[in-house]
Amino acid sequence: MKLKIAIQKSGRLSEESLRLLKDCGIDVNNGLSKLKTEANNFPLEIFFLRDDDIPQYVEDGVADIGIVGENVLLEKNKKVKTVNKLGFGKCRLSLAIPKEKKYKNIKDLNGLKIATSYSNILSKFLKKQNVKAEIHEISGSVEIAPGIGLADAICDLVSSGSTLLTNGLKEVEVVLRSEAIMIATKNLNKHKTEILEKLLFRIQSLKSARHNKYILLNAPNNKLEAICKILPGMKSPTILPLSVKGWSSVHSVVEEDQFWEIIEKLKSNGAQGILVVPIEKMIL
Ligand code: PRT
Ligand code: ZN
Repeated sequence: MKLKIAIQKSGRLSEESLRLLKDCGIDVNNGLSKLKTEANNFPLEIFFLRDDDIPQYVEDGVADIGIVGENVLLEKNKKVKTVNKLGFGKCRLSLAIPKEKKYKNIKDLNGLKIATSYSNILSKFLKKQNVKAEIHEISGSVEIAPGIGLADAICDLVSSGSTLLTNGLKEVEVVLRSEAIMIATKNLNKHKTEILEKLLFRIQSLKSARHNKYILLNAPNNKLEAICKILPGMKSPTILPLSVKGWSSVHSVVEEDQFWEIIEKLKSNGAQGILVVPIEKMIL
């Protein structure tokens, strides 16, 4: 029995979804032109679909799991489980208005006509904020709506912001922050749950690796104690003697967020020749 995963056929999430499987050591026959394919070395069947259809397929159990933007899942509101946040496809769903229009606060949206492909998320947001506006649902090219007189404002996905800029719009409110997530059907059998757990374990080791760096440095022996306190490592740092007397090489793992702070402390405590190397996989 194979686990069936649905990923986007062609779009912003396709490449990274396939890369994720590849980084998990799963060898997928490159079949983007097909509707489905199989992995050679893992019990996985891959369906290539439009992102909008993925939540429904997973709810129905036609696919066991899927990768979609959180924005799509929330808009479709299907009964599935979110099993992992994947850290790519990051964007925000934002409200934007023509840049020459004045904007003080959210009350300024009252009475406006807002074009969007995300009417469910938007109407919930407006209700919560106590704003009464007219939602005009359109499926594509939302950003041109104000320019052609179709709407006063838009609610659309933004990543760099350049689409808003080229259409003379400014972002005024963030409705939602989103990234690609893995969703699963609610009634996975035991065997498929085991395959999913195997996959999630591999994803976790990639994520941990991405958040950590391997660090090597040289230190005078009389500074080792201070340096080891700065470097927690996975258990504790590894210390190896250098051929030069009185010096050691220290190896450890540091978290990306604390990285620069740690480097500065290490330097001021006498560390030299600091090398920092990416980690490919990390099993905790
Ligand atoms: O054909 P299919 O229906 O499968 O694809 P699609 O066209 O509906 O989706 P696609 O491929 O555009 O996006 C898939 C998912 O990628 C979205 O659901 C989001 O979760 C995520 N994502 C991340 C984005 C963006 N960033 C993004 N910038 N999706 C869309 N955009 C668009 C946005 O709509 C706007 O037109 O890019 C433009 C803005 O980009 P910036 O960089 O100019 O701000
Ligand atoms: Zn779509």
